[in-house]
Amino acid sequence: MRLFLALEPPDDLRERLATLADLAQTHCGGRRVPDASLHLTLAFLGEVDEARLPALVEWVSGQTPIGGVWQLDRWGSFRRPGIVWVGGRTPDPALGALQAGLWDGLQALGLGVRPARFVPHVTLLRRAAWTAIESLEAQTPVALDWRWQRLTLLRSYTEQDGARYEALAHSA
Ligand code: 2AM
Repeated sequence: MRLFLALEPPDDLRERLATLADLAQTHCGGRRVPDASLHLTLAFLGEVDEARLPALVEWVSGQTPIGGVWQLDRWGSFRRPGIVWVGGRTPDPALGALQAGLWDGLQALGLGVRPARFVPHVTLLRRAAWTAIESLEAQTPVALDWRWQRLTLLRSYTEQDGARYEALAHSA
């Protein structure tokens, strides 16, 4: 099963992210991430044997993140897959500490491959014309606060029209 750990936006923020995704699509085209799937990935685990799931669920359920406020203030893109995202201009120490602590735990469990760097972002579009974000940046600055606390363990299913996610566990 393909698993990842993420923060899911509260409903009001989800709506605002969805509005930005609509706007981005008018500039960049591509495939828009459905509202229900908008998230911030903290740790992508890839394929995990189903037998490991109970221990992972127990570990996630036992996490107690202190929480924080992440300021989203920029548009961004990843050239290769044509991803358009929103994120922060400066590294957020609380998010960085959360991600690092999670990877310490995941490595102790022998799960996943720790990435060399962490670029927190919320993907809005895939297979998009990412160079068009320059016009977005000029026209619509991003200014959102994400009050986060609870982690979610999600399973990703690949379907014909894209990925679908299912929550398997939550932290405190
Ligand atoms: P994304 O936010 O940039 O799209 C579920 O697939 C989540 O894990 C997605 O949010 C995606 O990041 C991330 N993801 C998918 N494949 C990945 C990979 N090979 N390495 C790192 N992260 C990945």
